[in-house]
Parts: sequence; structure tokens; C-alpha cells
Amino acid sequence: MKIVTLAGGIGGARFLRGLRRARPDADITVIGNTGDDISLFGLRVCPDLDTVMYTLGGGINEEQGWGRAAETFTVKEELLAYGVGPNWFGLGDRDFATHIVRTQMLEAGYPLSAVTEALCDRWKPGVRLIPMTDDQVETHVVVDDPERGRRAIHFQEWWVRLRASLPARSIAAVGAEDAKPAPGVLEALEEADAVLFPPSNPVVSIGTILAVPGIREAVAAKTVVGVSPIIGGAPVRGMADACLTAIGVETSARAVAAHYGADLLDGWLVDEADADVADKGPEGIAVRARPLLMSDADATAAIARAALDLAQELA
Ligand code: GDP
Ligand code: FO1
Ligand code: CA
Repeated sequence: MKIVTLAGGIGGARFLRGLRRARPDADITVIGNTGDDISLFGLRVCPDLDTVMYTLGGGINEEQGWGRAAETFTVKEELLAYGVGPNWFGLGDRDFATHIVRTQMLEAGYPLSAVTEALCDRWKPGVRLIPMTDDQVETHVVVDDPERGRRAIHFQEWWVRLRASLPARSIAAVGAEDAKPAPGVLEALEEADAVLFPPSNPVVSIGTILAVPGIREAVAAKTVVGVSPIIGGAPVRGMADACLTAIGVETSARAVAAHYGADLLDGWLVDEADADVADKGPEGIAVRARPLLMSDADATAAIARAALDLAQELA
């Protein structure tokens, strides 16, 4: 069976671990979000691609959900001693090596998709991980800065430096409209038996991937089942509520399904806390209520299995 998933960082990566466990025989292609990518200290950092790669490859810091296990911060401290920042973004020593290899390859002319494949040669994630595009797309957030007025800042500055303390007035995937899907993205979608949306952020993870011209149409042509990242009116973690508010969507499992729309989504898994959505969900979308907390490997595999079962039922 050929499965394609779109994925952000933590929510995507953890779901994929469950999917791999539920269907070890499946051929899984992951289209990763690159809108969170940022250049720091002259290095290209791809947080969502790395979160998927480290999580599936066994190198992730499990408690944090991003970055490397057993990490140290000597390079960051040495940079700070030179007065070189930013120091609000925690790049660890082990993680630095990934960004050095990536940047070296990019500067030698390799596209990000080839670089990602090379990095995955080490981590062996058990899935094919492809960035949504080889072109540069960066998510920017418009805020009302009390000192500098209305301005757009990088998504990482909004989330990591400001901890989303300033409301997002709008969110833009800068460069997306001119981006092309990376090699293999449309081919994988074309060949897919099912497309799954993990419980990734609907705006800055899944929404950004869908903003690359051609991807939305290729996804919509398939049987698509999504897993709600919103449980009982709140995200399990992260800033999805602030992102949804910025685009005028209520933070609820029902509103997120309606936002994707019946032209894109065939099936939607909600948590048992949102079982009412299963009774009177958005028209044209089959809704099932299941426990959706990815609390351990078995619970996560059960979610993946439920998503595949629904996809099979709707195919
Ligand atoms: P990020 O890029 O690291 O922010 O990760 P993603 O975009 O892939 O996923 C973020 C989303 O995962 C958040 O909106 C969370 O609500 C959701 N999430 C995290 N853990 C769980 C969980 O155990 N169950 C569900 N249903 N959603 C989760
Ligand atoms: N998130 C933080 O909240 N603080 C950090 O210092 C931080 C550093 C970091 C370094 C590498 C990486 O791959 C991810 C990192 N993240 C950090 C997570 C990441 O920036 C965000 O959680 C995601 O981009 C949100 O989707
Ligand atoms: Ca992300």
C-alpha cells in the first residue's frame, strides 16, 4: 500500500511513528513543511524536516519534541561570548552538524530534496521524506509591535522569541505562490492509495504545504483522511489556536474540518471529547470519534490504523 502524508514537526512526526508501527509493510512518503525554515549563523535550519527525521530515526529529544537527544550547547555559548546571536533560538552542538552538512550541500548546488535524502541516509527514518518544495518559502507573521508598529516577522521569531505574546494579525507563506513542488511530490501523490493529514498545525504546517501550487489539487484528487490536532476546543500543544484565529477560523475540531473543506477532505478523525462532531459534522466529510492523544506507541498506532481504516472505507 502506498501512503502519502503531509507533515509539520512534532504532531506530524509522532503520528508517522504510529503509522510506521501500524503498517510496517506500507510504502510511506512524507511531504514535509519547509515554511518554518530559517537561516541563522549562515546556516539553513529546517525544523520540521529535522523533527520528522530525528523522531523516526531515533535521535529526537523526546520530552522537548524537537532537537537532538543528549544535546549540549557549547557552540551556542561560544558564539554568545563573541556577542553573536540570536540567542533566543536554541541550536545545540549535535544539531549544528546537521545544519552545517545541509548548508554545505546547498551551497554546492544540491537542491534541498537531495540534501534531505542525503541526511536521511544516516537516520534511516523508514519513510521517504521530501520537502514540499526546493524553492525558498518562509512563513511570516504580521504583528502590532508596541515599539515598531505593524510589521511582519519570521514565524520562528513570533513563536520562539515572542512565544506568540503578540497576536498574529495575519500569516503569509512568503514565496509559496512562485514555488514548485519538489521532485517526487506530485508523482507520490499521483500513485498514492490514500493521503493522510496527521494532527499537524492546519495553518502553518498543512496550510503551508497546500499553498505550493499544484499540491492542493493533487491531494484533492485522492481519498484524504485527517486527524484533528484540536481536542476539546484547544490544541494539544503549540500555537494552532493563535494561527487559526489569525485566519478567522474557530479553534474546534469541526471548524478545522470545515476549513479544509469537503473538496479536500473525505474523512476526519476527532477525539472522543468531540464526539458531537461525528453526529453533525461538516457536510460531505465522514467523521469518526476515537481517542486521539498520542500518549504512547500503541495509542498512536491505533490512531494511524483508524485513519487508514476510514480511508479504505471511503476509497
Ligand atoms: P510543529 O511543526 O512542531 O508545530 O508540529 P505539527 O504542525 O506537526 O503539529 C502541531 C500540532 O500537533 C498541534 O496543533 C497539536 O495540537 C498537535 N498535537 C500534538 N500532540 C498531539 C496529540 O497527542 N494528539 C493530537 N490529536 N494532536 C496533537
Ligand atoms: N523551539 C523553541 O521553542 N525554542 C527553541 O529554541 C527551538 C530551537 C530549535 C532548533 C532546531 C529545531 O529543529 C527546532 C527548534 N525549535 C525550537 C522548534 C521549532 O522552532 C518550532 O517548534 C517549530 O518550528 C514549530 O513548528
Ligand atoms: Ca512547524
